Amino acid sequence: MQEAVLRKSRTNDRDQEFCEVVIDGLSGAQKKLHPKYFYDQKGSQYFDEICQLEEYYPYQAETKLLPKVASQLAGILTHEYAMIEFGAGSLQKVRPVLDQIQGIKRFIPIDISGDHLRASSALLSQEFPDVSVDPVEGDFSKPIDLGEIQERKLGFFPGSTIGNFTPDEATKFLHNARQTLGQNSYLLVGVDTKKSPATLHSAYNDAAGVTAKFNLNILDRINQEFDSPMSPEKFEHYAYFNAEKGCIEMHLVCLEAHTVYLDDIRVEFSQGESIHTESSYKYSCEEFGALAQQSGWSIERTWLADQNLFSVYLLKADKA
Ligand code: AVI
Repeated sequence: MQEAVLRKSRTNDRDQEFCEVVIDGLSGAQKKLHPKYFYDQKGSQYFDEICQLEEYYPYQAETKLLPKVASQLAGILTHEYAMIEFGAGSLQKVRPVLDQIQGIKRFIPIDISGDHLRASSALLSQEFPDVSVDPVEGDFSKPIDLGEIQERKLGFFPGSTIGNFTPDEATKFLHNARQTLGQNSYLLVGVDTKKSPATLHSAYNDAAGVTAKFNLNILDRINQEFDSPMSPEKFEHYAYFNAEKGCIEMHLVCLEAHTVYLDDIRVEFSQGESIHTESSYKYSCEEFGALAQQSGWSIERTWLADQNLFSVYLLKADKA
């Protein structure tokens, strides 16, 4: 009886959606886990560490480009705006934009990692006392009700997080964002560009092994939600550029055959098979322009970082 009660409370405590997605993802022919599950407290910290790595050029390139983008935006965005950041994380990128664009009266960062988001939002509020900062914990890949917003809307989606969607998902996201942001809105989006596979390879296989820890952390998360079924030491980080698809693929490769039980579901791992944990798509200007156009947006401005390492686009909502 006591055991039954304990079991029930554990079931109630746990993230049921995550558990179902994990069971589903590890039951298919190609095992997979969704990259949004990287970002628990520890995963978000690993990601912040990745952004400080020499090899991880997207963060450095975009961070260097954004002050220039923001100063030019000030001449385009002359109304009052509510700015909505999708997948906000540590809120580093928004600072130059808030510095330059006086018309931003409200800032609504949306992120799945609630504690991390609230801590970052509190710091930002102190720095920008004239902007009302209203964080929303949620999954930005699904429609979210943001309530009544009077001002025009400026969406912000930096960091090439759009690259973690497949092109079809990216089109759907852009389409939903067009619905959420409405008439007269803009969307400022950071997109990683196509470049040499060697540069891409070192960005996702850093010498210090931080990306490997970030990737393997998803197994710790499974262990927290189930009864520790996974053995992270039986997996290895593997990332490569899939030229046909135009993306980096990240996997966890199984080093020795073993069996795992997720509740009463038996999952067999054979040596050398992998769990696909992330895709990170890279787009040329033409490719990204086509995605935007299919989703109700027109490109208003394009900015490219040094050596075309990264791109930032200002998209303008097409009339409905
Ligand atoms: C968040 N996202 C854009 C990162 C990327 O580059 O795809 C996540 C990441 N994965 C490994 N390193 C960084």
